[in-house]
Amino acid sequence: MNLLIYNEYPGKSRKAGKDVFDFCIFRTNTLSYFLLVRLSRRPNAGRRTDNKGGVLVQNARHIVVLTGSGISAESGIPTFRGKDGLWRQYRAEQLATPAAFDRDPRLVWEWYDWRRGIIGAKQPNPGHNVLAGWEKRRASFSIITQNIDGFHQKAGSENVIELHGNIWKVRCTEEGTVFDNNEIPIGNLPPHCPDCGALLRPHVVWFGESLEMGVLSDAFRLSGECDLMFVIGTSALVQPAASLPLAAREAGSVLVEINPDTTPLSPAVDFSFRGASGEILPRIETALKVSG
Ligand code: BV8
Repeated sequence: MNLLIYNEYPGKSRKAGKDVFDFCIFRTNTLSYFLLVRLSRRPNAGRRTDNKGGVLVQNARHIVVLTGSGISAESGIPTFRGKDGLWRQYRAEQLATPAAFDRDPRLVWEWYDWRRGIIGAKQPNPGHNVLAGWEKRRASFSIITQNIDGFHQKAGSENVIELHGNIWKVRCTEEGTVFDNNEIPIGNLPPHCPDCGALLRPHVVWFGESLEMGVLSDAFRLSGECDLMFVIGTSALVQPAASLPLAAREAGSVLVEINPDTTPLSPAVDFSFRGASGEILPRIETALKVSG
C-alpha cells in the first residue's frame, strides 16, 4: 500500500495550505489517519494517487529529478544508510574521504573495486527506465544524481548531472587526467597512471571535497528554473545536494518526494509517495498514458 500525503494548496498559499493541512491533521489526526488509510485501501485509491502524479507531470513545463542511492536499491545496489550500507565494518563517510585514501589507498580501492563488481553485474530498474522515457517525451527534463553508478545513462537518460562523479572514471592524482576504466576487477590495486605512474583515484567527490563548480552551478540553475521537482531515493542528509530541493521550492516549484521512509525534506514537499520508486514511477507512467 502506498500512501500519498499532500498539501491541498500548492504554490503561493503554501504556508496557509500547510497550516490548514496541519490544523486538519492536528484536529482530526487519529480520525483522518484512519480515514486516509481507509481511503487509500479503497480499490482505486492507488489509481487516484498515481493520477495525481500523472497530472503533475503532464502540466509541468520544466521537470528536474534529484536522485539518490534509493533509486538503484531495486537494482540490487546497496544504499549508504540502508541495512546493507556497510562494507566490512566501514561506513561510506569513513572510506569516501581524502584522508582515508592517503592513509590506505589499497583499502579504499578494494571498496570501490567491490562496488564496481556489484554495479557491473546489475541493471537499471523500471524507475530508471521511466525517467529515461520521460526525458525523450519532454522538452525540458533533467536528472541531477548523487549516484556514481551511471545507471541513469545506462537506462538511456542523456540530461544527467552527476554531482558526485562516476565510478567508471579514474583520475591521476598527479596530473588530474581523467580516464574511463571499466575493468572488473581492476588489475593490481591500487592502480597507477599509465602516463606518469602516479596513483590513480576514483573520479568521484569525497566527503570534505568541493563539487566541481560548473556541475554545482548547473544543478542550482536547473533547480531554480524548474516548476516540478521529483526527489527520489535520497535521505537528503548530504550537502550541498540536499539544498537543491529547497532552492527549487524557493523558486515556487512543486516538490514531490518518492521514498518508502520520511526524510528531513518531507515536511517541505507538496506530495510524498511512500513506496519504492521502481514501483511508483511505472504507476505514474501508466496514469500519464491513461490520461493521455
Ligand atoms: C562539501 C561519492 C565543501 C563518493 C558522496 C562537516 C565537515 C565537513 C563537511 C561537512 C560537515 N558537515 C557537512 C559537511 C558537508 C558534507 C556532508 O553533507 N556530510 C553529511 C554526511 C552530513 N558534504 C561534503 O563533504 C560535500 N562537500 O561540502 O564541500 C566543504 C569542503 C570542506 C569542508 C566543508 C565543506 C561532498 C559530499 C559528497 C560526498 N560523496 N558520494 C562515493 O559514493 O563513494 S555522498 C554519497 O552519500 C552519495 O553520493 C549520496 O550523496 C550520499 C548518500 O545519500 P543517499 O544517496 O540519499 O543514500 P542514503 O543511503 O543515505 O539514503 C537512501 C534513501 O533511499 C533512504 O531515504 C531510503 O529510505 C530510500 N530508499 C531505499 N530504497 C528505496 C528508496 N527510495 C525509493 N525507492 C526505493 N526502492
